Formats: sequence, C-alpha cells, structure tokens
Amino acid sequence: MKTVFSEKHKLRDAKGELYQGEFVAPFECPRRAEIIIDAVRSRGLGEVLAPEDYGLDPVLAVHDEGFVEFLRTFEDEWEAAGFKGEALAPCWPSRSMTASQIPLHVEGRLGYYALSTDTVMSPGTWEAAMSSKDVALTATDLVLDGKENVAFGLCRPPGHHAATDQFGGYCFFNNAAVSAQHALNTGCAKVAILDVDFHHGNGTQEIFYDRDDVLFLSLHGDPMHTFPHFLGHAGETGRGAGAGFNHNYPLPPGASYQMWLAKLQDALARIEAYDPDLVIVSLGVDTFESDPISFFKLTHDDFVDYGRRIAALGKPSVYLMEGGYAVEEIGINTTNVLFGHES
Ligand code: OKP
Ligand code: ZN
Repeated sequence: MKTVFSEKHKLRDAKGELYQGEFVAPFECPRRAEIIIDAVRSRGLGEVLAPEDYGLDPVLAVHDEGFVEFLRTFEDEWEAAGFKGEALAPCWPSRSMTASQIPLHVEGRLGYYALSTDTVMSPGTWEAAMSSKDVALTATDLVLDGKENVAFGLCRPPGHHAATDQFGGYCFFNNAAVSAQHALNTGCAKVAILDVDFHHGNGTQEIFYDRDDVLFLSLHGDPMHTFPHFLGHAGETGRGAGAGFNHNYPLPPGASYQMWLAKLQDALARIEAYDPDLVIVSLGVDTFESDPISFFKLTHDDFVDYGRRIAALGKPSVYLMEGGYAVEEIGINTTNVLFGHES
C-alpha cells in the first residue's frame, strides 16, 4: 500500500493545550506523524509519496469561505492587533447569544470560528493544514485513478472535528470531507465515510447531514461521557434528503473490542447495502487500550482484525489519519490496520 506524507505537518507545532484545568503539551504533536512514518518504512508497507498541490478549490467545496479566510489571515491579524503567543477564544456565540453578525475584533472572530478550547491557533497551522488536505487528496486520487485499490494518507493535523465553518478538536480542514467531495466532483456517485476514531466525527456529520451522496458512519465514545460532548448520539440519522444516511454508534466507557466489533459489523453491512464507489476511512487509533485521553480497550491485534474486515468489503478504499495519542504505539497500531487490510 502506498502512503502519502508531507514533512510540512511539522509546522503545526503548538506549545499548549488547555486540558483539565492546566496548560499541557498538546496531545496532537508532530512526533505522532514521525512515529507513524517510521513504522510505515521499517515495516515495509510500501512506497512513500509526497502530495500534489490542489490549491483551495477542493477546500471551498465543503468549507465556508469566511472560515477559510479567517484561518489564512489569522496570524497576521493577531500580530497586527499587538497580541502575542498562541490564541484561544475568550468568548463564544454559545446558546444564550447566537451570533447574528461576525465580529470585526480578532478575538470575536476567533470565538465565532472555534468550537472548542483544546485547539490553539499558532504560527504554521495554516500551512500544515494545507499540506494535510493535499495528502488526503493525493491519496484519494491514487485510488480514483484506478492505480491502487487502497492508499494511506498520513494526514496531520487531523480533520474530522472540523465543520463547515468551525475548527477545533485539533482539526482545521476536514480532510475526509474534502476528499469525499473531490471524489464526487470527479466521477463518483456515492461515497461512504467510516469513522473509526475514538471521537465522534462531528464535523464530517455536520457537513453531509442533509445529503444522500455521502453515507457517514461513526463508532465512538458516547458523547454523554466524552468530547465532542454535543453531537454523536444514536438518534442523529440525517435530515431531509440525508435522512437515513448518517449512523452513529456511541459506546460506553470501557467498551471492549467485542462490543466495538458488533457495531463495526452493522456499519459494514450498511456500507455494503449502500454500494459506494469509494470508502474513506477516518482512521484514528485512539481506541487503543492505553490511549491517554480515550476509554476503549482495543489491543494491537484488534487493529489487524478490523483492517481485514474493512478490506472484505472489496471496495476502493482510502485511509486518512485522524487521532491516536499513545504516541509510542501509534505506529504499530496504525500500520496494523493497514497490514490487516492487505492480508
Ligand atoms: C481529536 B481526534 C479534554 C477534552 C478535549 C479533545 C480531543 C480531540 C480529539 N478534556 N479533547 O478525534 O482524535
Ligand atoms: Zn479521536
């Protein structure tokens, strides 16, 4: 299996994350991608390619223009305002004050376009996010061109929490959504996105919630107990033309592989019935038993097993990297899924 990877991921290198009342070193750190690419190479998964430059059009096909412009210009605006350091919103358009206008003040804009306090804005973020979507699109095109049945986009920063006009949960552009829309715009009629990251893919769900040309399925920690807290319940099944094309599988704290697998099997059966032209897997390995911020109990071998099951769909597939914070073991867990797919 070919891997698409860019060294530019390193430009996303925030110093701080607000976590349980303290500023800590971010869980979503450059070392994650270094360990994964090392495992890809040392285990001989296959060739490693650099991404092509796709520009902004595929991003603007799913994200709001004002949001994209905000991300592009943020560092300059922050500096021009005389502010220093990494940026977190001090105020939000939360339930009691829904935004009717987008503020002019840079901190107001930050609050408008952010969905969580775990993700600071920092220098280099824009360029890293741009390279991450290029990694995703290049991997997707390897499969769409018919050259490969499967490919791996080693995206960093991740994408599945990024919504039409909001960043957060360590995500800026929704790489899976950008890739799915690109596939639809270049000849696919139907795409399935299977999200196996520990966290609900709230951004991907939101982007495609009204649509029947993208089937979204997510297995995740029950939002009653974990991030993103406000989306990902089982009752969210789509709206309008999208009714019946969104499936959430929330699981409780301590969930075993056996419990997780039962949900995966339901999701795979739904994908089979949908008969998509392409399957995009939002691949987070934070389901691992010793992940520091998650509560599932998957072991190294479970990752191989589910990769094999996804492959059994027999569909062109693209794996795009999302989360996974047991950093020293992220390489083995990620490549286990990919080797499982090939076995
Ligand atoms: C990104 B991905 C802290 C909660 C905030 C955010 C997690 C983002 C995960 N108590 N944590 O889905 O792996
Ligand atoms: Zn996650």
